[in-house]
Amino acid sequence: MAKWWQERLIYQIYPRSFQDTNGDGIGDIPGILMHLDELKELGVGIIWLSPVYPSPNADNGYDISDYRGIHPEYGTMSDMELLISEAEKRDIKIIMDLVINHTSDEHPWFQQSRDKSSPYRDYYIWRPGKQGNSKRSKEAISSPLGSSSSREVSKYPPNNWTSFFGEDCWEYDEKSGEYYLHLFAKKQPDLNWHNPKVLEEIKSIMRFWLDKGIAGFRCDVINILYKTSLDDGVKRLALTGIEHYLSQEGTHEILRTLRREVLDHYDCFTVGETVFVTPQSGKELCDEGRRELNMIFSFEHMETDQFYVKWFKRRFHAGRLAEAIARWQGALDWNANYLENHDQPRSVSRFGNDSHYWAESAKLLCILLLTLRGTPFMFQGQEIGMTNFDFTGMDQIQDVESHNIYRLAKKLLIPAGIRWRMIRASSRDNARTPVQWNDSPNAGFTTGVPWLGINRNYTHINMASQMKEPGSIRSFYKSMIALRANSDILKHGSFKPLVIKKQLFIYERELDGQSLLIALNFSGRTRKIPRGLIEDDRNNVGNTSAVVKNDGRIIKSNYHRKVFDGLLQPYEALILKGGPSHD
Ligand code: ISL
Ligand code: CA
Repeated sequence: MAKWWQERLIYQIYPRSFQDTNGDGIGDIPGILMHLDELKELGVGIIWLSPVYPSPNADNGYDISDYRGIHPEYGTMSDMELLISEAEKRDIKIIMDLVINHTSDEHPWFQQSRDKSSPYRDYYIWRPGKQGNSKRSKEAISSPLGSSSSREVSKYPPNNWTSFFGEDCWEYDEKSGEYYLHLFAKKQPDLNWHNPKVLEEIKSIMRFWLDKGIAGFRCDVINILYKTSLDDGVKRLALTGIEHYLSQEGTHEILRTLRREVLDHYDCFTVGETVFVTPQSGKELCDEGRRELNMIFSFEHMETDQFYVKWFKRRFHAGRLAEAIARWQGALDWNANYLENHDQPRSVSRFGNDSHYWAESAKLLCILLLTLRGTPFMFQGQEIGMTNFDFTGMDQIQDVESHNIYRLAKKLLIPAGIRWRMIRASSRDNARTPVQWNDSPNAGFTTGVPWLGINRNYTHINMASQMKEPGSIRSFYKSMIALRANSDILKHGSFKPLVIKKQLFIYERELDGQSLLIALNFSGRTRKIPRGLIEDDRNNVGNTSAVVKNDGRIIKSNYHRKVFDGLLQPYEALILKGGPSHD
């Protein structure tokens, strides 16, 4: 029996950039309320709300200082309750971000834990410097980007690990004379999951929100919770130490406990953000029988345009993307499919063509997302083909990760021009520019000064114009979402890759002997569909039975195509009835 979270489309809202209603330049919950009807009309069944909790915003809400509150800049708890109930009226469910690998350093737990004798001490991972407590070394730590590199510290950090954001991952705290671990920014200390009290706290926080009517959680970096040991790691270009905390048995156990003791008592689901996950480790995290997570976000397909880390881009190659997608379609029974989120550059700029074939390629990506097996996740602005930012310098960038990496690259003597190119191509701010609602000043996002610059292309890429236009990307999304909702083959059929070439991706979905064939041309050139894969209408002219058979063969095209001639135009995407086995 299919679950409701397998049949609905999930739409991610990054509240800061969605819609401002009070002129402070920051999106807010009333702004989401304003657009609920449009989301309903688009076909959204679940909203994933990025963090709205109180936070110093060192990492835009992924550094939480109160898990049971709403940040005043987003509104009040009654705004949140109203959002839940208004969404419910429209049969839209809401899931929230659960960020439990770390808290903010301004969370009261952490503030208290800085005191060695506090009962909260053990909520975090505190360790003395490597040379012991008393011996003061005169040496400054010379990490490339050490937050502590500018001053002398008393000891070496407890181990050689490095963080996700290109900093040291140990920060020395004068007050307690020890270091704390932070795998992300230094304002994001990692919780100590060896402490059963931490588990109890999180269980109660989860119940707090589920009792308010939340339908589940997107679980932030959930496969790195449990640090099995704090030994030195094997030296790596990035993330030294990862073998000590990636998908450890301790994490599996925590997930099973949360499932059994909390989640199973509600009609809800979880989707885990699982970093560096492989098909094998992914299966272990979301296999129904193991009762851990319901779905996971994998990353392999998002890494196909990079060398090793995202800052080193390589030319996009649709074949690599297709291979990664096909591998995961085959590996898991049910995938959480996505091409965009708040951490990733815009898909049309990255996998499509945001100039000459902007609309065609955005629609092709729409067909891809909505014809895979699994739950589709889309990100705000994707439905109108929003593109990467048009910023020209670091002063326009807000993201903590981008600033850290830029500084690190400078220390490594990478020239300024290259540094900026790295940021421009890969910065998370590419996804975070405010939603372009209309062509009025500030794109209708705010009457004040937006917290992050708005792409100047809002005069021609905006929601208002696309709502009216039947041929728009937004209209295409709407019709594709409806098509999927009404198609058992697309929702529940199997997935079979047929052709994966440099710029061509063809696959079949099949259910109970009925099938659909999806053909995607990821290039600016006309491509032939390989012979034998499917007959074209042209060859069948004069053959009455074939004409009857081919009648209605084209289910969807981003070219308004009526007749199939075996060719795909630039960035053309087609859904055809009947696969090769039925021809
Ligand atoms: O940005 C990334 C992808 O290129 C990752 O390194 C990202 O930091 C990682 O996927 C974890 O992301 C999540 O946790 C972070 C937060 O900054 C991200 O916004 C969140 O999605 C720390 O909470
Ligand atoms: Ca606001």
